[in-house]
Amino acid sequence: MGKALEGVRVLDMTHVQSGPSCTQILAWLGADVVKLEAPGGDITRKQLRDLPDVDSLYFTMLNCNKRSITLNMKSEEGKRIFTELLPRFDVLAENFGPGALDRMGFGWDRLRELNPRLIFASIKGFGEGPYTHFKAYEVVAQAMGGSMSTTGFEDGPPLATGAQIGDSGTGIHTVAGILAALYQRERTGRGQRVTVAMQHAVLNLARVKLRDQQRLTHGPLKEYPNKEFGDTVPRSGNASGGGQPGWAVRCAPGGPNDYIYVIVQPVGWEPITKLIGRPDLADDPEWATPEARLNKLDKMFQLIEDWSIGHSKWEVLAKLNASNIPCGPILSTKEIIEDESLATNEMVVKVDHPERGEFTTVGCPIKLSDSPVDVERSPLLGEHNEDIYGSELGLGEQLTGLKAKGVI
Ligand code: CAO
Repeated sequence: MGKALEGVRVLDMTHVQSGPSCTQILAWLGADVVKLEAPGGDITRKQLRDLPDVDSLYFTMLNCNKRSITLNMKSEEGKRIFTELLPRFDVLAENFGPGALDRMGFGWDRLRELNPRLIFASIKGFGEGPYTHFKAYEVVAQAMGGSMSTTGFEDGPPLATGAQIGDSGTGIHTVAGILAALYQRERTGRGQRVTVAMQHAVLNLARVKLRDQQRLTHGPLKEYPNKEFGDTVPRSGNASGGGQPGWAVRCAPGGPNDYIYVIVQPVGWEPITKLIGRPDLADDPEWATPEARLNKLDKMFQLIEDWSIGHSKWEVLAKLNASNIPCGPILSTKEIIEDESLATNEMVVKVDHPERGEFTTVGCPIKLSDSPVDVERSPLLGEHNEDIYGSELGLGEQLTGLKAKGVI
């Protein structure tokens, strides 16, 4: 079966996480993604290694289905080869520190001169302004995009979230930008520049907190468990803070992930009162309506926890869902990697690698009925030099010399 992005070629100059997470999705959707690395390789090949001398899981889990070539962009010969390569690609993606590509001699003006149909996608930490020239990592973006100040408990410090919303979150936004630019190019014939700042992507994901910042000017946020409000949205622990209240309640046997997140919709209250052995609260005017419960959400979730603590999170999941009550047990990473339904959905996938053997990775969350994803291993460093430089550019006989000179 064909793939959605068949025929689209991506020259992938991304490194670490944000950029590679974007180009990996493009590869899964069927693009030919050629990762161009400095002769020393993406730094993550060697970071957080679990096995000596083989590409780390950090690298192998973010670079599946790609090919790898090496090229020293600081050498004159490397720059010349790059100018030959570029017109063969539809997309150039990069997430270097600010100005790095310009310093190599390939700013946007030069790139579009070389390839007017090029989609040039850049991820940076920040947009235009005082931070433009600053480097950024995941938690820097979480800090400056509204996530950290709103995550955690009121009496504790700001917290980073484990989900990589700054890196992989930005990667996904960039995928959307590239696809839109490719679509527009169908009509205009022109390429364009796609830029996504990590701070902006996190802010987009923290949108509801900006909603609450404005609501705050009209009084306390009643859906939050906090008793006092200043002039900024406070950290509200595990409260949903949204239209339907939610909280993580403890379950048996009381381990660190023995919790279940429960949401109490208006229709859910009556069945919950039965489950927790308090049917009297279903019609009690002090408890019967969402408005009546709003000023005692902590007490409401305590009542639910008094019941849930006597059951495992799996039992609670079954009982609540039998009454159509939305909930989610807190799954540990071990539980996720062993979860049969995630494996069946090809979200936890095993891949064979020539140097490290079999490893587990996270599959593609975007499912297209006409473009199935086959997760394939990440490439070894420079594994496809011969294919690209030899077969495509006709440099086969020069490869040994180029390698000896450190160009590839
Ligand atoms: N050949 C030769 N040199 C190369 C090369 C190649 N193929 N590819 C990269 N380089 C060089 C660049 O030219 C640059 O050198 P100069 O600074 O001398 O111009 C250098 O390698 C890369 O610089 P960098 O700033 O990208 O790398 P860093 O490790 O210092 O910083 C990071 C890393 C992530 C902070 C920075 O890249 C960044 O801010 N990126 C944008 C935001 C981002 O994506 N962050 C996600 C991080 S994932 O958690």
